Amino acid sequence: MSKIQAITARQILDSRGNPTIEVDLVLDCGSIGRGIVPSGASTGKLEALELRDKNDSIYLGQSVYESVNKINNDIFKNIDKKQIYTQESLDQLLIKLDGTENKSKLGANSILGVSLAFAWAISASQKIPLYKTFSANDYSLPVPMMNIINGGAHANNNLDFQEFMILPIGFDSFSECLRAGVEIFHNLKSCLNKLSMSTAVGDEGGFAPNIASNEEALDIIIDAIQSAGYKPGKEVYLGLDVASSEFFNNGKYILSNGKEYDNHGFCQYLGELSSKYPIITIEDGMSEDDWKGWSMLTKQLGDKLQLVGDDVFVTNPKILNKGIKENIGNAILIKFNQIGTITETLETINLAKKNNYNYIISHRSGETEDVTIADLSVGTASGQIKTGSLSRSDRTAKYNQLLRIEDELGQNSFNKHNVFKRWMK
Ligand code: 2PG
Ligand code: MG
Repeated sequence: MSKIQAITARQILDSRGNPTIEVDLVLDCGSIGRGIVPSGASTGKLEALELRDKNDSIYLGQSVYESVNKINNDIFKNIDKKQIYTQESLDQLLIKLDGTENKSKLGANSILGVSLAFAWAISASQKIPLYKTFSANDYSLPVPMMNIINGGAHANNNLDFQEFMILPIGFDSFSECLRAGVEIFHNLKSCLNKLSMSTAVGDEGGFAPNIASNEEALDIIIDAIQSAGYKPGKEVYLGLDVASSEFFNNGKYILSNGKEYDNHGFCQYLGELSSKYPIITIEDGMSEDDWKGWSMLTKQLGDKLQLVGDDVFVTNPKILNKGIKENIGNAILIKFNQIGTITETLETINLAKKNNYNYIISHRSGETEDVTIADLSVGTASGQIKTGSLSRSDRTAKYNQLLRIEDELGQNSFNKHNVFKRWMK
């Protein structure tokens, strides 16, 4: 255990070419930790606040110099250089210094940068891999949810749904899953080429062609799975992030083909899609503003597939608690920048665990080379990770870190708790 000697923040760039915060934290034993903060595009309304300078003449308003200053001055000044901090006591200090409900004074991005850097510094000083700092010994390599077709706020095509994912569940190790995912990704490229569709990629490295309908996107993915030699619905399942808050307006789900649904109709539509295709998980099927719709969806589909709350829960333990009481969904997406500290993230995960909700460790659409989420998914035995497609270093960095961890833990540490068991036919 060591004291904090120095904290240095700087502005760097994320995968979209937007400024973000990097923090280096040095302990008095000489160990250094570095954390880099991700950023979302389709953000939930109740997420902790990401502060940006909003000076239109610099980086189009996106710079984070003020937040960097807050870390280097306000936060560092308040660190007791004689105290030995734990992750929890440091995070509690940051929460207290901020003092607001949504971290709007210091900014969730400043707070998270320090929290992440400290986690890595502790792992270095204890000379153990980061994933081992999150739990005593329940480690599990996750099933990757690979977002191979990008739409919604992550691409400038006409797809309403944000993410069309494959989940290679029917394999015995993470590396076999990864191999299947990569082979399907490259086959998908050939399928799109044959259809004369674009193979340019979106924010998360998945293809972003103009496809006429959600059904057609799913059909093309099924083709790609088969042409790669795998069995849809046996070895490889499908997943969606509908991100429906993005097209929910005045009580209606409005698609770009002109179709409009009320929550009952949209539930039916998602139900039809999931009976026609081997879909095992749907995220944000209903809007964050439509808890009634969420409850309807959970009643209708909750025993058939995983229903993941992202915008609706925003990794917030209080909101998740309300959701659990009201039977909203059966899983939660975990993004640490939605809440702001590692400690609160772990609190939300523990709450999900206790209530038999699945939890999925997730990237943001704006990412960096930071690989903390890979370790977090193994260390909390989440069984699932959502970290984009099989291209672009900001996405593959996390897969590569999981391969390194697999080398250490061995292949039989994969999906130990089979988190999909209840929905597999
Ligand atoms: C999501 C995320 C990550 P964003 O909606 O689940 O895929 O997107 O970071 O833009 O919120
Ligand atoms: Mg989402």
